[in-house]
Amino acid sequence: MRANPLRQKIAAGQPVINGWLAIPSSYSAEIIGHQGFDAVTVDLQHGMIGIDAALPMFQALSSTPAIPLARVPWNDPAQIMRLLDSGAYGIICPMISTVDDTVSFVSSCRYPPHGQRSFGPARALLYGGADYYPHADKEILALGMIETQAGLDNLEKILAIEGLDGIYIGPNDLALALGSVPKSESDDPVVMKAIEHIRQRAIAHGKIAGIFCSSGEAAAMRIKQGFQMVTPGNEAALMANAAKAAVATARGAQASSSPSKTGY
Ligand code: 3PY
Ligand code: MG
Repeated sequence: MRANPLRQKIAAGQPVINGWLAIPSSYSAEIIGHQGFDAVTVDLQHGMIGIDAALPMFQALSSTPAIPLARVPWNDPAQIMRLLDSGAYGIICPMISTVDDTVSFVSSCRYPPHGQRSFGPARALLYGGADYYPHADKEILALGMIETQAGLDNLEKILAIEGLDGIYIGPNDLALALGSVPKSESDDPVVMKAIEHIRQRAIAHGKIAGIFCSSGEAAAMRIKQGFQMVTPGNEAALMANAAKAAVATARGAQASSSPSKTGY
């Protein structure tokens, strides 16, 4: 099976830079996949992407060095298994709040006896290789998003679940859950403290500590804080910001520093 180098990269102390796709386009996926990202996530939760659009995006990512990941719209075994069958090498699952959520999520990503993933790897065989089945459980990453009050309350129990490879903080939802405004890089001390707490506990449990960020600068800041997997904004925001700056430059004006309306 084609190896998934993300775990080893993190174990070697190198951060994983994870691109994020919100636009339902194989061309966008192909472009982003060629920009030096270690992994690229096809976002079926807040991205405008359904399962039928995701397949050609995975095919496009196959022509690039980036490892294909998917964020599912919800902790739904059917969606998780279909995306794995489409060739995703890891699943980011939103709103992991309880031990039951975690057990169900991990189980959807693993074949029996470790889980309940149904057999039928379809395109995963083409991307991963004919020997996909015996290796899939150790290559596929299961990353749960911690972004609710319950997720925070149950953090220790969630992190203790075997087979969960790591967490990916959703800073917008986490801020909302903590009574603050949704913002990827919140300066609310309560949110900042929660983010640092989640990071520290994930590392203490030997799990990957990941977080969504709104820009390259924010991602660099999170790496400095000790995060191992970061997203420097989604492609829609990167495109909008670059377009806005180009228009301003063409008009001979200074680009406004206000973020585009496309990102979060
Ligand atoms: C959040 O910030 O809540 C996210 O899920 C990022 O995509
Ligand atoms: Mg979220």
